[in-house]
Amino acid sequence: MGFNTLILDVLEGKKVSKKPVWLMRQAGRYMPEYMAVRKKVSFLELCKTPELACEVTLQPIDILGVDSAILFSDILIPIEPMGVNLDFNPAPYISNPIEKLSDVKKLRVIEPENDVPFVIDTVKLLVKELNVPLIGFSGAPFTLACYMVEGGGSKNFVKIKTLMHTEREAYNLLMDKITESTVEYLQAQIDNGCKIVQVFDTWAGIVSPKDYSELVFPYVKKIVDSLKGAHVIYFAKDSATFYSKIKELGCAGIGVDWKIELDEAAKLLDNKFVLQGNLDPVLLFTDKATLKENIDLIFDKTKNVKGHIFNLGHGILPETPVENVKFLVDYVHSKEI
Ligand code: 1CP
Repeated sequence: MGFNTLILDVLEGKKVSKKPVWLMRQAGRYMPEYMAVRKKVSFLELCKTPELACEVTLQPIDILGVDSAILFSDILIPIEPMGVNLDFNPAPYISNPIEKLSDVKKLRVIEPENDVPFVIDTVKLLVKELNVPLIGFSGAPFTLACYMVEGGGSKNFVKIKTLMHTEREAYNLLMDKITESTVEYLQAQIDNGCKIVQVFDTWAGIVSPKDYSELVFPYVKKIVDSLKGAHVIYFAKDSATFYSKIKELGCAGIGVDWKIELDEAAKLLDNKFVLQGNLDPVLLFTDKATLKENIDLIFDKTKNVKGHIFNLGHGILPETPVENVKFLVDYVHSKEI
């Protein structure tokens, strides 16, 4: 079989006869094959061992037949060499969260070849093996700052929002350092063979439109403007109310969650982008008839959008039945467009 360019074709505006499909978090805990590898090593060891990271990246390509691979890693991997102590249990945990300007001043901007060589090696191994494009990824600066300041996940994000508003110098310097690190990190993935990179802004939706425009968005724009040699997809969860700002980005694709219809998203974004999404991942716990109905609806809503990559509106959840995930991929591929 030759190299599958379907997803690149869509990102490059070429006409295609079927939709490309991949799924956020397509490797992971819903898959017995992943659990078998994971039983032997911790999550961080898995991310830092290129042969194993390569193996779990390939699992969904072989098992599901998706049109793209996504590097197996985590958005938090580059923050460890910046200077925070990172662990997973399985949720992320940071024992020395950022509290004040002096903490931010101690953080380093990463040099990917020296600081995360295992990521570069995994990318190199994968591009040799794959017959589909490899998606590299990072967290967006604000989402990474949330983890670094909160010390892990959070419900109300009190610490990051307070820092943002009362310690502006510390906030700006933190965002600058993460942005610089992220540009280096993504460009290294691109230079080693990723033709697409996705920037995950999972927590963008927790701020007001004004704060998003002034304090979150400019750093994303800087990343998009700096990268060379790959298509960039920006996925910001709960961000439909920010689309009048997001449409200023010069990237190829926008990931959309299930809180807005894709035709409506295209309208708010001036139909400038290839859209990616947006099936509610919980629908994968239902049945084939429900899945079909909701997949058909997404095909309907994307008839007139600039381009569309089928995906979920957020990552696959643990315990999702693999049979339904396979059904989704096969059904999307079976439909002519
Ligand atoms: O126990 C385990 O095996 C660890 C579970 C796990 C896995 C499989 C974590 C911990 N991360 C991952 C892999 C991962 N994370 C990928 C791999 C590639 C793939 O898609 O197949 C990717 C792209 C991510 C990205 C990621 N990590 C995001 C952004 C996307 C999203 O889902 O919003 C975020 C927010 C994280 C942080 C993180 N890492 C792990 C967990 C459980 C979390 C979320 C914690 C939280 O809700 O705050």
